[in-house]
Amino acid sequence: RWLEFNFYLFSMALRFEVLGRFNRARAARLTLPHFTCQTPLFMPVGTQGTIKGLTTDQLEEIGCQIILGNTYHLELRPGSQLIDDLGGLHKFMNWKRALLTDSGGFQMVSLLHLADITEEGVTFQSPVDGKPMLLTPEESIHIQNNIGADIIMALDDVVKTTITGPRIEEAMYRTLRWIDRCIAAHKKPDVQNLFGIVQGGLDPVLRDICVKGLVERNLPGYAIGGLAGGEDKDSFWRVVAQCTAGLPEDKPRYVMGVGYPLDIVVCSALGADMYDCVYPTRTARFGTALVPEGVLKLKQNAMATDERPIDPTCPCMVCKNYTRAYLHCLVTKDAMGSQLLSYHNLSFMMRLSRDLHMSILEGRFPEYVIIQLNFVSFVSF
Ligand code: PRF
Ligand code: ZN
Repeated sequence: RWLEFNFYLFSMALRFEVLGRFNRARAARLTLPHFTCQTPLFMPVGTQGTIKGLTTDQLEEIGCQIILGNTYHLELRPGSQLIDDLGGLHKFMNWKRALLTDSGGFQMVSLLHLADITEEGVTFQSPVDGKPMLLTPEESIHIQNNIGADIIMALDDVVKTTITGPRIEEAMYRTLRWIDRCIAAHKKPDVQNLFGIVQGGLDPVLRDICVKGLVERNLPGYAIGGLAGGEDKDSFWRVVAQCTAGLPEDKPRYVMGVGYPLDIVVCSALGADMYDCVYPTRTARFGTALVPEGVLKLKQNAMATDERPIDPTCPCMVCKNYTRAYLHCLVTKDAMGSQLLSYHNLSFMMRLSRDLHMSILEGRFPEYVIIQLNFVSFVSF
């Protein structure tokens, strides 16, 4: 028992304490090496070691707790060896709170149409010199050990949920085989948490096999992958509900690539804890602001003379200081336009995370959800 307990202590670099529940929804405290977070939790995506247009001080100011980096992008530039030599990504980008890196395979497959998956790993043409390159589970973990994030992701075989047939099954079993190679390659389990990723498309039998296989490996946390790729909402929520039901109560559950505010509310009701998506910052760069009623398109002519803030109920720095008319003028003309909109949109997502956490803790989660669902155009496409 004692040995087992010690093994448990030293093989996980996190603590997950559920502080409150409402049916399947949980409000928890997630203690990571660099920061103690509250869940449900939205994580902004910073591809190149930055959230485009925001400083790390601003990210702290709006209550951001974890940010995402991508193994694939960071390895291309500036390279994980250099990041390691300079003291790790936290120090390199001056971010003191938690970091998570994705394994890179998904980015290569979704960005480079030339990527090809074999049992060995993901092969692709280098965008730098066109040479063929191979990202194996071992190499992905090695790079992520160099980068030094609090949470690192297993290399998985991701296929679109809209595909059917034997490829889905092959990808799920390969993801299970690769997790063992990831576990064996992981050199820093005392300071970095390796999360496994559930695959299996929309097939409940395959998802079940994958959930059970990963749970057997007793990982510090689990992600639900392969979703938000064009499937209908009903299928998406069904898979999340099935996976959360099969995953351990005392470990964090992360739905990858999600998402829209409505999806986060629904997935949290289904027992998920963590989310990431480029949507709030990407849509900001196209001039769209997130507001409780849905979205506000600042490029529209009607904004040109509108003296109100983006959202009069939002306490963020942008809503305190700038009018829609001013933002209309900047949007797509000056980098400051995207920066201010990204600041507001991420503030909105952080406030949503905090509201979910507090409403679960305070026993008023259903009321909160109903208010959110009443905003008719609450972004859901
Ligand atoms: N796997 C990995 N990263 C991801 C996903 C996945 O399935 C998704 C979901 N489509 C987003 N990011 N490794
Ligand atoms: Zn605001």
